[in-house]
Amino acid sequence: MHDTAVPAERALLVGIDRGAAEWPLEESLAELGRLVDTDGAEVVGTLSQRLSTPNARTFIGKGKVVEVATAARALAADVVVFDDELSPTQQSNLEKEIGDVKIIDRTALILDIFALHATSREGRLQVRLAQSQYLLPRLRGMWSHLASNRMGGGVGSRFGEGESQLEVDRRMVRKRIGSIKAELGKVQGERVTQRKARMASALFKVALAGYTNAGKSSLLNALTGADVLAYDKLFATLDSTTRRLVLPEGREITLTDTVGFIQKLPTTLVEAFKSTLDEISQADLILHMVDVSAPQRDAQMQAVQEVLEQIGAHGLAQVLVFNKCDLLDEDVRETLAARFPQAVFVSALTGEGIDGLTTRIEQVMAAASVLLSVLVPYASGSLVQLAHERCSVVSEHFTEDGVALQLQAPPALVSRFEAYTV
Ligand SMILES: Nc1nc2c(ncn2[C@@H]2O[C@H](COP(=O)(O)OP(=O)(O)OP(=O)(O)O)[C@@H](O)[C@H]2O)c(=O)[nH]1
Ligand SMILES: [Mg+2]
Repeated sequence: MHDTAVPAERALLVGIDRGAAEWPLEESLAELGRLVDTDGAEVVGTLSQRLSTPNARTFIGKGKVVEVATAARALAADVVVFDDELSPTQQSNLEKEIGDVKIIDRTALILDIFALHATSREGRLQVRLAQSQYLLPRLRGMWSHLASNRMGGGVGSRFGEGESQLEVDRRMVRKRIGSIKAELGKVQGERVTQRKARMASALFKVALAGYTNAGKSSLLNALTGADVLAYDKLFATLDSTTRRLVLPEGREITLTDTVGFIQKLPTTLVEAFKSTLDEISQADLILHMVDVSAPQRDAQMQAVQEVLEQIGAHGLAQVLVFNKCDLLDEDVRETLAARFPQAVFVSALTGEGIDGLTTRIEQVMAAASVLLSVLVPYASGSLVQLAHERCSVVSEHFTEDGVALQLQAPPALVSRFEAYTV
Protein backbone atom coordinates (compact mmCIF):
# COMPACT_ATOMS: atom_id res chain seq x y z
CA MET A 1 0.00 0.00 0.00
CA HIS A 2 2.79 2.41 0.85
CA ASP A 3 5.90 3.39 -1.02
CA THR A 4 8.70 1.57 0.76
CA ALA A 5 11.32 3.93 -0.68
CA VAL A 6 10.03 6.68 1.59
CA PRO A 7 11.12 6.09 5.19
CA ALA A 8 8.09 5.65 7.43
CA GLU A 9 7.31 8.50 9.79
CA ARG A 10 8.36 7.73 13.36
CA ALA A 11 5.50 7.97 15.84
CA LEU A 12 5.55 8.32 19.61
CA LEU A 13 2.25 7.32 21.24
CA VAL A 14 0.92 9.04 24.34
CA GLY A 15 -2.11 8.05 26.41
CA ILE A 16 -3.56 8.66 29.82
CA ASP A 17 -4.64 5.84 32.08
CA ARG A 18 -7.97 6.68 33.67
CA GLY A 19 -8.08 3.30 35.34
CA ALA A 20 -11.00 2.21 33.13
CA ALA A 21 -11.40 -1.54 33.41
CA GLU A 22 -13.17 -2.08 30.07
CA TRP A 23 -10.44 -0.54 27.93
CA PRO A 24 -7.09 -0.97 29.68
CA LEU A 25 -4.64 1.66 28.46
CA GLU A 26 -2.27 -0.94 26.97
CA GLU A 27 -5.08 -2.26 24.77
CA SER A 28 -6.12 1.20 23.68
CA LEU A 29 -2.50 2.07 22.86
CA ALA A 30 -2.07 -1.24 21.01
CA GLU A 31 -5.08 -0.31 18.89
CA LEU A 32 -3.65 3.19 18.35
CA GLY A 33 -0.44 1.46 17.22
CA ARG A 34 -2.43 -0.55 14.66
CA LEU A 35 -4.01 2.66 13.42
CA VAL A 36 -0.54 4.23 13.09
CA ASP A 37 0.62 1.15 11.21
CA THR A 38 -2.42 1.26 8.91
CA ASP A 39 -1.61 4.90 8.22
CA GLY A 40 1.88 3.90 7.11
CA ALA A 41 3.92 5.18 10.06
CA GLU A 42 6.07 3.29 12.54
CA VAL A 43 5.63 3.24 16.31
CA VAL A 44 8.94 4.04 18.02
CA GLY A 45 7.74 4.39 21.60
CA THR A 46 4.82 4.84 23.96
CA LEU A 47 4.40 6.99 27.07
CA SER A 48 1.53 7.07 29.49
CA GLN A 49 0.36 8.79 32.61
CA ARG A 50 -2.19 7.91 35.27
CA LEU A 51 -4.70 10.73 35.40
CA SER A 52 -8.34 10.62 36.38
CA THR A 53 -9.15 13.68 34.26
CA PRO A 54 -7.07 15.17 31.45
CA ASN A 55 -5.23 18.41 32.09
CA ALA A 56 -7.28 21.21 30.54
CA ARG A 57 -4.21 23.06 29.21
CA THR A 58 -2.00 20.26 27.93
CA PHE A 59 -4.02 17.03 28.26
CA ILE A 60 -1.14 15.39 30.17
CA GLY A 61 0.48 16.97 33.24
CA LYS A 62 3.21 19.63 33.09
CA GLY A 63 6.06 17.27 34.02
CA LYS A 64 4.85 14.69 31.50
CA VAL A 65 4.97 17.27 28.71
CA VAL A 66 8.70 17.74 29.37
CA GLU A 67 9.13 13.96 29.39
CA VAL A 68 7.34 13.61 26.05
CA ALA A 69 9.50 16.37 24.52
CA THR A 70 12.68 14.66 25.72
CA ALA A 71 11.55 11.24 24.50
CA ALA A 72 10.48 12.63 21.13
CA ARG A 73 13.98 14.05 20.62
CA ALA A 74 15.76 10.94 21.88
CA LEU A 75 13.69 8.69 19.61
CA ALA A 76 13.91 11.08 16.65
CA ALA A 77 10.12 11.02 16.44
CA ASP A 78 8.41 12.91 13.61
CA VAL A 79 4.99 12.85 15.18
CA VAL A 80 3.45 12.48 18.64
CA VAL A 81 0.05 10.78 18.58
CA PHE A 82 -2.35 11.24 21.49
CA ASP A 83 -4.82 8.44 22.16
CA ASP A 84 -7.76 10.82 22.73
CA GLU A 85 -9.16 13.78 20.88
CA LEU A 86 -7.28 16.92 22.01
CA SER A 87 -9.13 20.18 22.42
CA PRO A 88 -7.87 22.94 20.10
CA THR A 89 -6.27 24.66 23.13
CA GLN A 90 -4.52 21.51 24.30
CA GLN A 91 -3.19 20.89 20.83
CA SER A 92 -1.76 24.38 20.38
CA ASN A 93 -0.21 24.38 23.87
CA LEU A 94 1.38 20.99 23.21
CA GLU A 95 2.73 22.22 19.89
CA LYS A 96 4.35 25.19 21.61
CA GLU A 97 5.77 23.21 24.51
CA ILE A 98 6.97 20.10 22.71
CA GLY A 99 8.19 21.92 19.60
CA ASP A 100 9.65 20.56 16.37
CA VAL A 101 7.33 17.54 15.98
CA LYS A 102 3.81 17.17 14.64
CA ILE A 103 1.19 16.75 17.34
CA ILE A 104 -1.89 14.83 16.29
CA ASP A 105 -4.67 12.98 18.06
CA ARG A 106 -6.60 9.75 17.51
CA THR A 107 -9.29 11.60 15.58
CA ALA A 108 -6.85 13.17 13.12
CA LEU A 109 -5.22 9.77 12.62
CA ILE A 110 -8.56 8.08 11.88
CA LEU A 111 -9.49 10.89 9.49
CA ASP A 112 -6.16 10.38 7.73
CA ILE A 113 -6.76 6.64 7.31
CA PHE A 114 -10.23 7.32 5.98
CA ALA A 115 -8.70 9.76 3.49
CA LEU A 116 -6.20 7.08 2.40
CA HIS A 117 -8.88 4.42 1.95
CA ALA A 118 -11.66 6.49 0.40
CA THR A 119 -12.11 5.46 -3.22
CA SER A 120 -15.59 6.50 -4.28
CA ARG A 121 -16.57 10.08 -4.92
CA GLU A 122 -19.06 9.94 -2.08
CA GLY A 123 -16.47 8.45 0.29
CA ARG A 124 -13.94 11.15 -0.56
CA LEU A 125 -16.49 13.91 -0.09
CA GLN A 126 -17.59 12.50 3.25
CA VAL A 127 -13.98 12.38 4.45
CA ARG A 128 -13.34 15.94 3.28
CA LEU A 129 -16.43 17.08 5.11
CA ALA A 130 -15.30 15.42 8.35
CA GLN A 131 -11.78 16.83 7.94
CA SER A 132 -13.05 20.37 7.40
CA GLN A 133 -15.36 20.13 10.39
CA TYR A 134 -12.46 18.89 12.49
CA LEU A 135 -10.23 21.68 11.24
CA LEU A 136 -12.64 24.58 11.77
CA PRO A 137 -12.30 25.02 15.57
CA ARG A 138 -8.57 24.26 15.34
CA LEU A 139 -7.61 26.93 12.84
CA ARG A 140 -6.12 29.17 15.49
CA GLY A 141 -3.88 26.46 16.90
CA MET A 142 -2.64 25.22 13.58
CA TRP A 143 -2.04 28.43 11.78
CA SER A 144 -1.33 30.92 14.55
CA HIS A 145 2.31 31.35 13.53
CA LEU A 146 1.26 32.00 9.95
CA ALA A 147 -1.41 34.42 11.09
CA SER A 148 1.01 36.40 13.23
CA ASN A 149 3.53 36.60 10.36
CA ARG A 150 0.80 37.91 8.16
CA MET A 151 -0.20 40.42 10.79
CA GLY A 152 3.36 41.72 10.65
CA GLY A 153 2.59 43.19 7.25
CA GLY A 154 3.69 42.38 3.71
CA VAL A 155 2.06 40.11 1.20
CA GLY A 156 -1.24 38.73 2.35
CA SER A 157 -1.65 41.12 5.26
CA ARG A 158 -3.80 43.60 3.39
CA PHE A 159 -7.19 42.00 3.50
CA GLY A 160 -10.79 42.89 4.30
CA GLU A 161 -12.24 45.74 6.28
CA GLY A 162 -10.70 45.04 9.65
CA GLU A 163 -11.14 41.30 9.16
CA SER A 164 -8.39 39.20 10.74
CA GLN A 165 -6.69 36.41 8.82
CA LEU A 166 -8.26 33.93 11.22
CA GLU A 167 -11.74 35.17 10.35
CA VAL A 168 -10.89 34.91 6.65
CA ASP A 169 -9.62 31.36 7.15
CA ARG A 170 -12.69 30.34 9.11
CA ARG A 171 -14.97 31.85 6.52
CA MET A 172 -13.11 29.93 3.81
CA VAL A 173 -13.44 26.64 5.64
CA ARG A 174 -17.14 27.26 6.32
CA LYS A 175 -17.64 28.01 2.66
CA ARG A 176 -15.83 24.80 1.76
CA ILE A 177 -18.04 22.84 4.18
CA GLY A 178 -21.07 24.34 2.46
CA SER A 179 -19.92 23.40 -1.02
CA ILE A 180 -18.92 19.85 0.02
CA LYS A 181 -22.36 19.38 1.54
CA ALA A 182 -24.03 20.61 -1.63
CA GLU A 183 -21.95 18.26 -3.76
CA LEU A 184 -22.59 15.37 -1.37
CA GLY A 185 -26.30 16.04 -1.59
CA LYS A 186 -26.14 15.51 -5.36
CA VAL A 187 -24.03 12.35 -5.15
CA GLN A 188 -26.22 10.92 -2.43
CA GLY A 189 -29.41 11.49 -4.37
CA GLU A 190 -28.45 8.42 -6.36
CA ARG A 191 -27.97 6.30 -3.25
CA VAL A 192 -31.35 7.41 -1.94
CA THR A 193 -32.96 6.43 -5.25
CA GLN A 194 -31.32 3.00 -5.08
CA ARG A 195 -32.42 2.54 -1.50
CA LYS A 196 -35.97 3.55 -2.37
CA ALA A 197 -35.98 0.97 -5.14
CA ARG A 198 -34.87 -1.66 -2.65
CA MET A 199 -37.62 -0.56 -0.24
CA ALA A 200 -40.20 -0.80 -2.98
CA SER A 201 -39.01 -4.28 -3.91
CA ALA A 202 -39.83 -5.26 -0.32
CA LEU A 203 -36.67 -7.33 -0.20
CA PHE A 204 -35.61 -8.04 3.35
CA LYS A 205 -32.60 -5.84 4.06
CA VAL A 206 -29.79 -7.23 6.15
CA ALA A 207 -26.87 -5.00 7.17
CA LEU A 208 -23.48 -6.10 8.44
CA ALA A 209 -22.31 -3.89 11.28
CA GLY A 210 -19.41 -4.30 13.64
CA TYR A 211 -16.02 -3.28 14.88
CA THR A 212 -13.40 -2.63 12.24
CA ASN A 213 -11.57 -5.81 11.19
CA ALA A 214 -14.35 -8.08 12.55
CA GLY A 215 -14.67 -9.78 9.16
CA LYS A 216 -17.74 -8.07 7.70
CA SER A 217 -16.41 -7.92 4.15
CA SER A 218 -15.12 -11.50 4.43
CA LEU A 219 -18.59 -12.66 5.43
CA LEU A 220 -20.24 -10.79 2.54
CA ASN A 221 -17.79 -12.49 0.20
CA ALA A 222 -18.37 -15.90 1.79
CA LEU A 223 -22.16 -15.58 1.56
CA THR A 224 -22.54 -13.99 -1.85
CA GLY A 225 -19.33 -14.63 -3.73
CA ALA A 226 -18.81 -10.87 -3.84
CA ASP A 227 -15.31 -9.59 -4.32
CA VAL A 228 -15.07 -6.92 -1.65
CA LEU A 229 -11.61 -6.07 -0.36
CA ALA A 230 -11.00 -7.88 2.93
CA TYR A 231 -7.75 -6.90 4.45
CA ASP A 232 -6.00 -7.15 7.79
CA LYS A 233 -5.89 -3.41 8.31
CA LEU A 234 -8.30 -1.13 10.10
CA PHE A 235 -11.01 0.57 8.05
CA ALA A 236 -10.39 -1.42 4.88
CA THR A 237 -13.99 -0.73 3.87
CA LEU A 238 -15.45 2.76 3.63
CA ASP A 239 -17.99 2.41 0.84
CA SER A 240 -21.01 0.27 1.32
CA THR A 241 -21.66 -2.65 -1.00
CA THR A 242 -25.03 -4.33 -1.39
CA ARG A 243 -25.50 -7.80 -2.86
CA ARG A 244 -28.55 -9.97 -3.34
CA LEU A 245 -28.59 -13.36 -1.76
CA VAL A 246 -31.03 -16.24 -2.23
CA LEU A 247 -31.49 -18.12 1.03
CA PRO A 248 -31.72 -21.93 1.06
CA GLU A 249 -35.52 -21.84 1.28
CA GLY A 250 -35.71 -19.63 -1.79
CA ARG A 251 -36.33 -16.17 -0.37
CA GLU A 252 -34.19 -13.38 -1.58
CA ILE A 253 -32.58 -10.76 0.66
CA THR A 254 -30.11 -7.93 0.27
CA LEU A 255 -26.93 -7.93 2.30
CA THR A 256 -25.00 -4.70 2.84
CA ASP A 257 -21.41 -4.38 4.01
CA THR A 258 -20.27 -1.00 5.23
CA VAL A 259 -17.73 0.98 7.22
CA GLY A 260 -16.54 -0.50 10.53
CA PHE A 261 -16.74 1.12 13.95
CA ILE A 262 -14.07 1.81 16.55
CA GLN A 263 -14.02 3.04 20.14
CA LYS A 264 -13.85 6.85 20.35
CA LEU A 265 -15.17 7.06 16.78
CA PRO A 266 -14.97 10.78 15.94
CA THR A 267 -18.41 12.40 15.94
CA THR A 268 -17.44 14.43 12.87
CA LEU A 269 -17.04 11.13 11.01
CA VAL A 270 -20.34 9.73 12.22
CA GLU A 271 -22.06 12.90 11.04
CA ALA A 272 -20.25 13.04 7.71
CA PHE A 273 -20.92 9.34 7.04
CA LYS A 274 -24.59 9.68 7.95
CA SER A 275 -25.79 8.63 4.51
CA THR A 276 -23.52 5.56 4.39
CA LEU A 277 -24.52 4.64 7.93
CA ASP A 278 -28.19 4.95 6.96
CA GLU A 279 -27.67 1.64 5.16
CA ILE A 280 -27.53 0.20 8.67
CA SER A 281 -30.26 2.26 10.31
CA GLN A 282 -32.70 1.47 7.46
CA ALA A 283 -32.13 -2.28 7.56
CA ASP A 284 -34.69 -4.88 8.64
CA LEU A 285 -32.00 -6.86 10.45
CA ILE A 286 -28.49 -6.10 11.66
CA LEU A 287 -25.90 -8.82 11.78
CA HIS A 288 -23.63 -7.60 14.55
CA MET A 289 -20.29 -9.06 13.49
CA VAL A 290 -17.80 -9.66 16.28
CA ASP A 291 -14.18 -10.79 16.05
CA VAL A 292 -14.67 -13.36 18.76
CA SER A 293 -10.90 -13.86 19.07
CA ALA A 294 -10.18 -10.20 19.89
CA PRO A 295 -8.84 -9.64 23.41
CA GLN A 296 -11.13 -6.62 23.75
CA ARG A 297 -14.17 -8.43 22.33
CA ASP A 298 -16.62 -7.34 25.05
CA ALA A 299 -15.52 -3.70 24.94
CA GLN A 300 -15.68 -3.76 21.14
CA MET A 301 -19.25 -5.08 21.29
CA GLN A 302 -20.11 -2.29 23.70
CA ALA A 303 -18.52 0.33 21.42
CA VAL A 304 -20.56 -0.99 18.47
CA GLN A 305 -23.80 -0.74 20.45
CA GLU A 306 -22.94 2.87 21.31
CA VAL A 307 -22.46 3.81 17.66
CA LEU A 308 -25.67 1.98 16.71
CA GLU A 309 -27.42 4.10 19.30
CA GLN A 310 -25.85 7.29 17.89
CA ILE A 311 -27.16 6.49 14.42
CA GLY A 312 -30.59 5.51 15.70
CA ALA A 313 -30.25 1.81 14.85
CA HIS A 314 -30.24 0.31 18.33
CA GLY A 315 -33.93 -0.62 18.27
CA LEU A 316 -33.60 -2.81 15.17
CA ALA A 317 -33.57 -6.60 15.19
CA GLN A 318 -30.04 -7.90 15.70
CA VAL A 319 -28.31 -11.23 15.38
CA LEU A 320 -25.01 -11.53 17.20
CA VAL A 321 -22.47 -13.21 14.92
CA PHE A 322 -19.28 -14.48 16.51
CA ASN A 323 -16.85 -14.59 13.59
CA LYS A 324 -13.33 -16.09 13.45
CA CYS A 325 -14.51 -19.03 15.56
CA ASP A 326 -11.72 -21.03 13.86
CA LEU A 327 -9.34 -19.19 16.20
CA LEU A 328 -11.14 -20.27 19.39
CA ASP A 329 -10.21 -23.10 21.72
CA GLU A 330 -13.07 -25.51 22.33
CA ASP A 331 -13.41 -24.64 26.03
CA VAL A 332 -13.45 -20.88 25.38
CA ARG A 333 -16.12 -21.45 22.77
CA GLU A 334 -18.27 -23.42 25.21
CA THR A 335 -17.99 -20.73 27.86
CA LEU A 336 -18.97 -18.09 25.31
CA ALA A 337 -21.88 -20.13 24.00
CA ALA A 338 -23.19 -20.36 27.56
CA ARG A 339 -22.75 -16.62 28.11
CA PHE A 340 -24.27 -15.64 24.76
CA PRO A 341 -26.84 -18.32 23.95
CA GLN A 342 -28.22 -16.22 21.07
CA ALA A 343 -24.89 -15.86 19.26
CA VAL A 344 -24.21 -17.68 16.00
CA PHE A 345 -20.62 -18.91 15.69
CA VAL A 346 -19.18 -18.66 12.19
CA SER A 347 -15.91 -18.52 10.35
CA ALA A 348 -15.93 -16.48 7.17
CA LEU A 349 -12.55 -18.05 6.48
CA THR A 350 -13.42 -21.76 6.70
CA GLY A 351 -17.16 -21.47 6.03
CA GLU A 352 -18.04 -23.09 9.33
CA GLY A 353 -21.43 -22.05 10.71
CA ILE A 354 -22.54 -20.18 7.57
CA ASP A 355 -25.53 -22.52 7.09
CA GLY A 356 -26.58 -21.94 10.70
CA LEU A 357 -26.43 -18.20 10.04
CA THR A 358 -28.64 -18.32 6.95
CA THR A 359 -31.12 -20.48 8.87
CA ARG A 360 -31.16 -17.88 11.63
CA ILE A 361 -31.83 -15.11 9.11
CA GLU A 362 -34.74 -17.14 7.74
CA GLN A 363 -36.12 -17.54 11.26
CA VAL A 364 -35.95 -13.80 11.91
CA MET A 365 -37.66 -13.15 8.58
CA ALA A 366 -40.42 -15.62 9.40
CA ALA A 367 -40.96 -14.00 12.79
CA ALA A 368 -41.26 -10.59 11.12
CA SER A 369 -43.72 -11.93 8.55
CA VAL A 370 -47.48 -12.12 8.35
CA LEU A 371 -49.12 -15.49 7.77
CA LEU A 372 -51.52 -15.34 4.80
CA SER A 373 -53.80 -17.83 3.07
CA VAL A 374 -54.51 -16.79 -0.50
CA LEU A 375 -56.08 -18.14 -3.64
CA VAL A 376 -54.38 -16.61 -6.67
CA PRO A 377 -56.14 -17.02 -10.04
CA TYR A 378 -53.99 -18.57 -12.76
CA ALA A 379 -54.26 -15.30 -14.67
CA SER A 380 -52.20 -13.60 -11.92
CA GLY A 381 -49.21 -15.90 -12.22
CA SER A 382 -46.77 -13.08 -11.45
CA LEU A 383 -48.15 -12.92 -7.91
CA VAL A 384 -47.31 -16.59 -7.44
CA GLN A 385 -43.80 -15.82 -8.60
CA LEU A 386 -43.62 -12.90 -6.18
CA ALA A 387 -44.70 -15.22 -3.39
CA HIS A 388 -41.83 -17.58 -4.14
CA GLU A 389 -39.23 -14.86 -4.39
CA ARG A 390 -40.19 -12.56 -1.57
CA CYS A 391 -42.19 -14.70 0.86
CA SER A 392 -41.76 -18.01 2.51
CA VAL A 393 -44.22 -20.47 0.95
CA VAL A 394 -45.59 -22.77 3.64
CA SER A 395 -47.85 -24.76 1.31
CA GLU A 396 -48.96 -24.65 -2.30
CA HIS A 397 -51.89 -26.45 -3.99
CA PHE A 398 -53.17 -26.17 -7.51
CA THR A 399 -56.97 -26.00 -7.54
CA GLU A 400 -59.57 -25.41 -10.23
CA ASP A 401 -59.82 -21.73 -9.31
CA GLY A 402 -56.15 -20.98 -8.98
CA VAL A 403 -53.11 -21.56 -6.77
CA ALA A 404 -53.88 -21.88 -3.06
CA LEU A 405 -50.93 -20.66 -1.03
CA GLN A 406 -50.04 -20.32 2.59
CA LEU A 407 -47.41 -17.64 2.92
CA GLN A 408 -45.17 -15.93 5.40
CA ALA A 409 -45.18 -12.49 3.79
CA PRO A 410 -43.17 -9.42 4.75
CA PRO A 411 -45.58 -6.74 6.06
CA ALA A 412 -44.78 -4.49 3.08
CA LEU A 413 -46.20 -7.09 0.66
CA VAL A 414 -49.42 -7.92 2.47
CA SER A 415 -51.44 -5.37 0.50
CA ARG A 416 -50.39 -6.97 -2.79
CA PHE A 417 -52.16 -10.19 -1.80
CA GLU A 418 -55.11 -8.56 -0.08
CA ALA A 419 -57.60 -9.07 -2.91
CA TYR A 420 -56.97 -12.83 -2.89
CA THR A 421 -56.93 -13.70 0.81
CA VAL A 422 -59.29 -16.48 1.87
N1 LIG B 1 -8.99 -16.52 11.14
C1 LIG B 1 -9.97 -15.82 10.57
N2 LIG B 1 -9.71 -14.64 9.99
C2 LIG B 1 -10.73 -13.97 9.44
C3 LIG B 1 -12.07 -14.47 9.43
N3 LIG B 1 -12.87 -13.57 8.82
C4 LIG B 1 -12.06 -12.55 8.44
N4 LIG B 1 -10.78 -12.78 8.81
C5 LIG B 1 -9.62 -11.90 8.57
O1 LIG B 1 -9.78 -10.71 9.32
C6 LIG B 1 -9.28 -9.58 8.60
C7 LIG B 1 -10.33 -8.52 8.47
O2 LIG B 1 -11.36 -8.99 7.63
P1 LIG B 1 -12.32 -8.00 6.85
O3 LIG B 1 -13.37 -8.85 6.20
O4 LIG B 1 -11.55 -7.07 6.00
O5 LIG B 1 -12.95 -7.21 8.08
P2 LIG B 1 -13.98 -5.99 8.05
O6 LIG B 1 -14.89 -6.17 9.21
O7 LIG B 1 -14.60 -5.87 6.71
O8 LIG B 1 -12.99 -4.78 8.34
P3 LIG B 1 -13.08 -3.22 7.95
O9 LIG B 1 -13.65 -3.10 6.58
O10 LIG B 1 -11.67 -2.79 8.02
O11 LIG B 1 -13.93 -2.58 8.99
C8 LIG B 1 -8.79 -10.13 7.25
O12 LIG B 1 -7.41 -10.33 7.33
C9 LIG B 1 -9.54 -11.45 7.12
O13 LIG B 1 -8.85 -12.40 6.34
C10 LIG B 1 -12.29 -15.73 10.06
O14 LIG B 1 -13.41 -16.26 10.13
N5 LIG B 1 -11.21 -16.35 10.62
MG1 LIG C 1 -14.53 -4.41 5.38
